[in-house]
Amino acid sequence: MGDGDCLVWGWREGVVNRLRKWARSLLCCLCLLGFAVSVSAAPVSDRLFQEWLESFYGVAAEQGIKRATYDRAFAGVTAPDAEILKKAAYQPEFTTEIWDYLDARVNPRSVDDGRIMAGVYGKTLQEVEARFGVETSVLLAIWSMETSYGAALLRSHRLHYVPLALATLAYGDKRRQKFARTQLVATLEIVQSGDVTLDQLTGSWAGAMGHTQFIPTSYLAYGVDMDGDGRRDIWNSIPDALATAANLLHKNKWRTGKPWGYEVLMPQGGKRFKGETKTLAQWQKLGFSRPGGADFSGSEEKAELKMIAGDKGPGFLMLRNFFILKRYNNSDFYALAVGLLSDRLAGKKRMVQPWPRPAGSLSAEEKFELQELLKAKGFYSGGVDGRLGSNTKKGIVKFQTQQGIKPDGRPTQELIQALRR
Ligand SMILES: [Ca+2]
Repeated sequence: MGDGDCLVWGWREGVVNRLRKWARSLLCCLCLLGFAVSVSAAPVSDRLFQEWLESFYGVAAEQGIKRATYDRAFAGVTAPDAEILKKAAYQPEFTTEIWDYLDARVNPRSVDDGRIMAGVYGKTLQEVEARFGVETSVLLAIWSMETSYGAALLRSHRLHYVPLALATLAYGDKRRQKFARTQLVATLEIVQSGDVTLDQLTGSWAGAMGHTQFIPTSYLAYGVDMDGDGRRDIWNSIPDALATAANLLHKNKWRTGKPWGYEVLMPQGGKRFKGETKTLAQWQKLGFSRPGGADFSGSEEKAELKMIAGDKGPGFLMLRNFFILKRYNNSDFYALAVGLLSDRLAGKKRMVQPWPRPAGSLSAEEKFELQELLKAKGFYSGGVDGRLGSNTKKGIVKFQTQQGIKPDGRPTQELIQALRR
């Protein structure tokens, strides 16, 4: 998620206030959504797309989709969604470094909000933990990563009518055609099941749906009706969404009460073992240890040495649960962020070794401060979320231009010092 399209709330605003707004905005968003969906389904008609849609019914019918379901799902849909194709074609300008990725996701706000949600949904979280054996802190971390505890679902421009989004990708995006066809059929199965009404069948441009961002096939495989109303509603029911996430981990053999892995201090030359798997006892024998001298629990457990920021960064010994988190999203960055955030929410110690940030770069807290300062001085009007995207960059350039500094848009220590003056 970038900046500029953030929520209306500010960083310093009371968190309780934010929660109240959250509930209010959710209501107004749900009203707006019905409107947005009907508007986006009525662009200029496209005959080739309509022919494709008609021919795709054959594929859907083979999977048991009834004609009435199909017609209902695509009522009023006459053309692909150009915005979806634009989003699908987007290539990020820069690769994200792990420290920037973590700053935007494991920060004082995600920790504070998680603690509030732990209070508000304490009973639900405990029930889900008891049923699926996935710790409350892990579920909260996933919810935060996926939609900032539901806040991202309020950004209506990020929500798309899933049948149209996937039909658009299946029709017009060569790279994702196979994925989109499979997901589209799964979406139609969801429509046919009656778990969700069409106006609520929204998701990301690539079809990730609800509070815990499940793609349709995963929803069908893992969806849970935790609140017992007869529908698996990951869009509106927090119990259903959290239980569905827990069920995914549970079915992939999540190990209750076990850590995801450990940050480790490495012995001289330890990086030559990068990518190797050994028991914790063997690692310990080689001189690997935990910061602060804490013990590894379960010395016979196997762990892989990962150096996520390369040879200059800290090492981690990753246990089974780390790889199970990757079943949710197959990315080391993702699984590490969930692990670190869940540790913070569980009151465990923070990472101690620094990331190899380039000289002069900003910490997570300073990134929030930078956006606040730019905003206060009128150079930036987006959200304060610690994610320095193109809108923040534009704000920096405006400030630099006004100050007669070289307008390179770079968020540095020098820049933040100039802004503080
Ligand atoms: Ca339900």
